[in-house]
Amino acid sequence: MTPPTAALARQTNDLDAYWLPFTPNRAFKRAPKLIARAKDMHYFTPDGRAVLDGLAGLWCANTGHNRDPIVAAIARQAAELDYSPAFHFAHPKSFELASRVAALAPADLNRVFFCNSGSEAVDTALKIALAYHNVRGEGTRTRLIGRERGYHGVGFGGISVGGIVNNRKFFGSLLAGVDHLPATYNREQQAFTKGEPEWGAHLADELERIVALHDASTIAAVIVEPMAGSTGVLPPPKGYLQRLRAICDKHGILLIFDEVITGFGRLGCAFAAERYGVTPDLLCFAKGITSGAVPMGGVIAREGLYDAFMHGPEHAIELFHGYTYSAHPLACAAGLAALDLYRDEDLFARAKRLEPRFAEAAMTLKGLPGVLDVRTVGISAGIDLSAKPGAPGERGYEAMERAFHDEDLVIRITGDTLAIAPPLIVSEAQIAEIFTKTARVIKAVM
Ligand code: PXG
Repeated sequence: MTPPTAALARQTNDLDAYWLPFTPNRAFKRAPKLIARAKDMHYFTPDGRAVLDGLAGLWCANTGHNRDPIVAAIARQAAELDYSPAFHFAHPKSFELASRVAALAPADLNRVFFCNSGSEAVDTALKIALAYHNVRGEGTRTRLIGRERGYHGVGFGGISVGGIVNNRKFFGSLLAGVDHLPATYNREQQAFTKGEPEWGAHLADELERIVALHDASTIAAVIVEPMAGSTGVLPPPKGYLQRLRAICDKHGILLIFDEVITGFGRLGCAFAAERYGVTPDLLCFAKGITSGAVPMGGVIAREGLYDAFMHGPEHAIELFHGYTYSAHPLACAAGLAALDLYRDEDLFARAKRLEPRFAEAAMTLKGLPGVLDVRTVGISAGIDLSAKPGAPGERGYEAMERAFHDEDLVIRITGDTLAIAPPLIVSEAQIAEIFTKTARVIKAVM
């Protein structure tokens, strides 16, 4: 029976059915924050209110929203080829995009495996690392090393190497054989640093301790975010990544950079690997590859690593891994259009140029009551607020709510830490606007 119109309208406007991800569902459904439309630096609510995007979607819309060339590319592609099989077949744009991504990546990082999200990129990289040692006859290398406070998505691999307690503690025993480096943050030594802190490179030496405990012959890979984003913007201490690279080389351990946030311009370069002059063996990307317009992720492997798989009978599959939607035509079309925009508008260099101005604006928050630390790197900032006694996270949550409802600004929170990372097209005036509004929000919640 067809429901009467009024009942159907009620049903389709009902908030009950949708279980929102990483969201307090009850609080959201009491006071929904709805976004109906977007253009460039702004969202628009259903009632037409313009809201400034201080987070590039969720760290992904680096070109700004609904850019005409990306919109047009997706529409053209949808009309031309909706889907072709990802296994045993391919469409031309998948090769074109892989070549473009390889050209952006440093050194011999030039073999690209596509998937659909950052979480899949991480699990793909971990699996490639394990299989790489396996096909080379070093199958005892099965351990994976992550880092405390690391975020590598929500797959079982990613939460196992990740270091965010709430993302792990509800989900059983996770992957076996995982160990963690210590986080690189120390407020006493690093508070209010612009860019990479001076203190902390020695924390990479903890890898030597882990190697001594387990023996190198059991360790497959180390995975880190060059800049830890999700946990609240922790730039790497000066020299830290170089030291990690050297220790991995010494022991035959693969180094994986999770550049899901840092890729595609966030730190003023195509990849953080370039900013820091450190080449990982595998590099995870997602988000900015399509500027968020179509889901896509991937892993870039060094050429030699790919070559290690290319033996055996030619009709035999070399890597038993992949997704129905690997290199989906719509994602490839969006990716090519996004890469064109990055190039044509020189957005990575623009981010680099704006970095000092952005950092300066962020540091104006220093000295406000309850601001414990401000960290900046590239076009991203993390701001630690003091927690309300006995109610961790409440002040952060209130700040996000006030930003949206009272200041027409989207910011991100993790606990009582605010994160700001606008699209790379952000103007200097908008940078000022973001931090003026954030200052008012902080004063309001203290
Ligand atoms: N690795 C890193 C470094 C990430 O930041 C993922 C993997 C997982 O990506 P997917 O596409 O599976 O979500 C991420 C995702 C935030 C925030 O503001 C960060 C992410 C996602 C949503 C919010 O902290 N990072």
